[in-house]
Amino acid sequence: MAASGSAAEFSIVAPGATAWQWKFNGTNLPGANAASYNVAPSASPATAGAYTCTVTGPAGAALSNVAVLSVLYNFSTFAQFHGISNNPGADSDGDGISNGLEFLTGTSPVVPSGPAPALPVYRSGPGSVVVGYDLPLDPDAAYSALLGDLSPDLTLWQTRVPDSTSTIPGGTRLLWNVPANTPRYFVKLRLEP
Ligand SMILES: [Ca+2]
Repeated sequence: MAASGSAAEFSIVAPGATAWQWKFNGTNLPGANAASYNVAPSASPATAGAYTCTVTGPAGAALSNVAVLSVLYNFSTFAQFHGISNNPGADSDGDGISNGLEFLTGTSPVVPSGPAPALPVYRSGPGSVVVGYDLPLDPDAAYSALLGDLSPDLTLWQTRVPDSTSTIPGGTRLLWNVPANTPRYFVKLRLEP
């Protein structure tokens, strides 16, 4: 795991080796023919992926195990990388999924991938009512907070921290407790970069 913009280096130890060829996601990296490889130009969303090395020695050529470079990046880096405005609420490719949600779930904000993912929504009750989402969060997405804008009528909105956040297989579950006597509740995710 590397922070976006930082240096990342892989190296391989193979006594007697005479040639090396590093590959990124299965494709040869031009000029990457030494025992170590510095990720060029630096760790970024573009260089996150699987690295391997074909090592040639007296006994022939062998492919190394896969090393995965995982790059932690924030919304501003994501926006810069894709050439979009630094506004999580915008929808640059017009597919109905905000740039913020594309960032959180690891999809491209410039290649339409709609329709919007159907996020499982929780609503329990009556009595104790809980609303919320299951989000398939990209583990490389770094942010300061995920909040909810909640409204009973699409007019009055209140920004609230989730009452419960838990890890579920493949993502995160965010839940808010809401008054039991309301017939419906609307929740908008708010990304604080
Ligand atoms: Ca979009």
